[in-house]
Amino acid sequence: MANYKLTYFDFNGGRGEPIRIALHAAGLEFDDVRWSFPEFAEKRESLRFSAVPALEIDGAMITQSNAISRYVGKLAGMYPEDALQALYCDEALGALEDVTHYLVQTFPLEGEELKQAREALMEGRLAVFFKGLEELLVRGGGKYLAGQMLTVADLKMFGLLQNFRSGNIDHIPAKFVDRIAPLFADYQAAIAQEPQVQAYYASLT
Ligand SMILES: N[C@@H](CCC(=O)N[C@@H](CS)C(=O)NCC(=O)O)C(=O)O
Repeated sequence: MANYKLTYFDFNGGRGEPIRIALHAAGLEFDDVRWSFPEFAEKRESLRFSAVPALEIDGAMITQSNAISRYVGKLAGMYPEDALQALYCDEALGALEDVTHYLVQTFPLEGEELKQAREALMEGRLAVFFKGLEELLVRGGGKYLAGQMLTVADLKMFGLLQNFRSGNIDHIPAKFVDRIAPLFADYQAAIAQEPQVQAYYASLT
């Protein structure tokens, strides 16, 4: 079996989490390297594009979270085989990456500037994207985003919802997503109960 090493930040979430869950679902043992933020600052130049996540397969580094998720998703049976459903899955992955990107752009801001930027984001791109993502869920049949099955897009959506519906993002109320895209509350609860998701978190304890 190949040797897998995943480098990401030391928290359960973000761009690395769908990859961790899918690796576990695929039954692949992996070295779960978790860097603190100071460690990242020190070592980032060792990574292609100076960013995480990075997956090494037998020592060869691969970057870009969605590409890695698709690859591991195929190994785990969490990526649709049908070409059209795979396209639907990719559309969701891309949109979710855009949402992450919009939020990350506000990270350097502070105080009133941060508040205004986050409020503008909720009024603008976040409203557009969560509405659009809900359309993708409806298109997928209401339970999953694509392929009538749990895919890596659902894992990424789940992580994003955990973050956005937590109330822990300054100036973004926990209820924000529910106002724009009410279907995601039950969806998030259902994805949390999926056997692959449950098994992964059980493996951490
Ligand atoms: N498009 C890349 C984005 C990678 C990325 O920006 N990762 C973040 C962490 S989630 C990072 O390393 N940020 C640190 C920085 O860019 O300074 C991907 O999807 O992997």
